[in-house]
Amino acid sequence: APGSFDAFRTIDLRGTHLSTAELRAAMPRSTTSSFESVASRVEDIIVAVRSRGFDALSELAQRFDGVEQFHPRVPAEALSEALRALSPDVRAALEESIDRARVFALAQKPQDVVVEIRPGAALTQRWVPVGRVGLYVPGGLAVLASSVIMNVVPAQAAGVQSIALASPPQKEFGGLPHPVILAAAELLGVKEVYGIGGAQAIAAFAHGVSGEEDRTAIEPVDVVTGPGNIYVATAKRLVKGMVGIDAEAGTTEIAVLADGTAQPRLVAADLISQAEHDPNAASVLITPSVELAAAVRAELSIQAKSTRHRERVETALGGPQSGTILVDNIDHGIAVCDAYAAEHLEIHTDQAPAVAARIKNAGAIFVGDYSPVSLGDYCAGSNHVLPTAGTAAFASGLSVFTFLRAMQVIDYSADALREVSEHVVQLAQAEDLPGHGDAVRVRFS
Ligand code: HSO
Ligand code: ZN
Repeated sequence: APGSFDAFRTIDLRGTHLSTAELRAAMPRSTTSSFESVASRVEDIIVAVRSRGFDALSELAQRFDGVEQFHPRVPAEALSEALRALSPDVRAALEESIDRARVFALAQKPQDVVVEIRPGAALTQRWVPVGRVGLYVPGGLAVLASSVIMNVVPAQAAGVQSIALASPPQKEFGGLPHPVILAAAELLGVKEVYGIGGAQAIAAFAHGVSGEEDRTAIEPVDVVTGPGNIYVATAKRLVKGMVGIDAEAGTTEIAVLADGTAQPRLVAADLISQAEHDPNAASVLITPSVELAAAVRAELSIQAKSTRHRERVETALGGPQSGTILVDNIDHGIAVCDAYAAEHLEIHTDQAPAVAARIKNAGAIFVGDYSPVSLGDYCAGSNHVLPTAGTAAFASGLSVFTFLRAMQVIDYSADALREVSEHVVQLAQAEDLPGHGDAVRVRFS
């Protein structure tokens, strides 16, 4: 039956010799979420925010969030109050998560490269943080406080001076964003928080909003990051180029590469853990072992029955984006993993670290029985904002690099310039740009 995990389908690739393109086409993937269908509506929202500022934001808050009294800037007292009201256990968990993420993010910070490529010819590659970022935190199906951490910590570690956060205003919280989001912001020391949702938040960050009597201006940002629905993702695409954006984190997906040594109970639990996010989430098992495939399927049917979000999980597992892919052996499995380029890839095989080392395409790799994706979602220290839908073939997860630029600094001495001057002149003449050559010559005449 459609929507049932019984439909956890099998794609049998044993004995096939497919090209990379054919392999990609054979992967289970959902076909939903087309940007074209919402682009013109999102464009209208961006234009409205750009031309009419807070008035447009206020109308959109009423229309999309049902909020009558629109006060976009969250007052400082609301932030501290939200943290006070947070349960001590959740607070302790958030603090541990922040702490681990911060250690890893700070360690990622690259050193500047300084090279004297010839005597007196000094080149530097300097890593410079962007000045200001806008982070979007959705308020939909689940309110993910952990996403605040995953966005803010790398930005802070990169050295970004100005950080603003936006999340949809909630009617039941007096037009403020969800209190857990506010508490997480307060914990991280982010003071500039707005109750603005969806594409309008992305537009406000990208273009800025000029001030009014009782509303201070929202300064435009250099980079917008954060997950979101199709409207948010489309808005990010539309403002990209004017501002930087992070990789698109669409509906979550997990692939597990496993052999006969894997524990079906663990594999099934991990497949369910990400299916829990969304009826469109993808859970994919890649294995050469027919026995393991059967055992995982049996475990899925047992565990799915008692999981809290059973319907969502069963829909996700039964969807065309999920299923088992049977392969000839682990080498074949690795090729399939690379073609799929999963957001999250777990390795449950003999010699798991060595297998993991051979993977080329994945947002993040989780090695062995004790590194489940849900650890990475919250407390591993790694980032959970990762490229989805196969974009891991060219994109990276969120990290300090999302907020850094590599700036090149050129510093030649007179002798070093003289040494290469004739080559500059020659190339300038070859391109019929003699002024370029003259700019060098004038220094030595
Ligand atoms: N698995 C999601 C992140 C998340 N999980 C947040 C729970 N909270 C995308 O990587
Ligand atoms: Zn998750």
